[in-house]
Amino acid sequence: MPKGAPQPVLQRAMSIEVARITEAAAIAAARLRGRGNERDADRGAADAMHRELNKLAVRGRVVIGEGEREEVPALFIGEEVGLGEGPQVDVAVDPLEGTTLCAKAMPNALAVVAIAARGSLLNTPRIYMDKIAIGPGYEPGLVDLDLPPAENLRRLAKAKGVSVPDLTVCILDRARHAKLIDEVRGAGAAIRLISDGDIAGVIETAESAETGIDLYMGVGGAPEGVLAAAALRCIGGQMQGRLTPLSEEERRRARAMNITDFTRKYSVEDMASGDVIFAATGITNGSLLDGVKFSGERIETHTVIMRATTKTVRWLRTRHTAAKMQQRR
Ligand code: VTB
Repeated sequence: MPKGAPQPVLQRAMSIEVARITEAAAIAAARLRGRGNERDADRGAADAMHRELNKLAVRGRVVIGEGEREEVPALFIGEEVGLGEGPQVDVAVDPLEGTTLCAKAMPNALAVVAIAARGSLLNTPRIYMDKIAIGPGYEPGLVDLDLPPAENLRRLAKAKGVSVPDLTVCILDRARHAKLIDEVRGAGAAIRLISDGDIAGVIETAESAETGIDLYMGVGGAPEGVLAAAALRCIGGQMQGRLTPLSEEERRRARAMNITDFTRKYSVEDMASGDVIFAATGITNGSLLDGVKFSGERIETHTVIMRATTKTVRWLRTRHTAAKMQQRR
C-alpha cells in the first residue's frame, strides 16, 4: 500500500461487486440509447443501480444521489442502501451521467458510483461548482482556480515541457463559458467543447496520453465534481472545486448540508478522503470506455474500477448473457 494511504475499510473483493452495480445501470440505460427519451433511460439506470446496490454487504448512506428525498423514488440523498451489514459507507451515484448524451447516442454517457468510508465524501446539493483539473505527476498547486486561464496554461505547458498551443482543454459548451473560452483560445490552447458529461472530462485529464485532454476547466454540477474527485483520488491528479450557488435558495440548501464558506476551494482530498472505490461503465462509446454492446444473447460492458488505498486501476470487459441479466432483476 502506498505510504500515507488511508486505512482500508472496504474489502478488496468489493471492487468486483461495485462493478456489477455500474454494469447493471449501464445496460439498463443502453437499452434506451438514442431514443430521445432522457427520463426513462435515467429511471431505468437508477432502478437497476438501486437493485444492485441493495445486494452489497454494506451499511450504505447515499450522499450524492438522484435528488432530494421528496423528488425521487430511489437513490435520494440520505437513503440507506446495501444489505445493512458490513462497513458503514458513503455512496455517491450517477446512474446515468449524461442523460442527453444517452438520449442522442453521443459519446461519453457513463454509469458511475463511488463507495467510500463513512464521512469521507463531501455532501453537496445539486448546485454548480467551478472546477479545474489536471492529471497526476505535477507539483501540488500547479494550477489554481484563482489564476487567470492563461497563467494556468503557461504553468502546465512548462511542467509538461511543451508549449501552450500543444495543450487541449476540455470545457462544457455553455454560454456561461464564453469568456473562459475566449481566454483559453487567446492564450493559444485548443479546446475540446463537450455538450455534457464533465465527470468524463475530468477523468480524461488523468489519461491525457490516451485522451488528448490536458486540462479541465469550467462550471458544472457539484455532485459530478465530487464523483470526479473520487475518481482522481484513485487514479491520481489534481482538482479544485468551488461551489457557486446561484440563489439564496441554493445557499440555503448548501447550508442545510453544513456548507457555509462559499469562497472555499475544495481539493480532491477535501471532496473524497479515506478509502474510496470508484467504478464507471460506458453506456455510449467514449474516449475512456466503450459503450454497451448488444449482440443476440450476449451483452458486453466496459468498466473501469479504481481504488484509492492501493491506486489499482482495473479495466474490465465483461460478457453477460441477456437471460442472466433478466433473472437478476
Ligand atoms: C453539468 C455537468 C454534467 O450536466 O451538471 C451539466 O456537470 C448540466 O449543466 O456532467 P447545465 O446546467 O449547464 O445544463 C452534465 O453535463 C451531465 O449531467
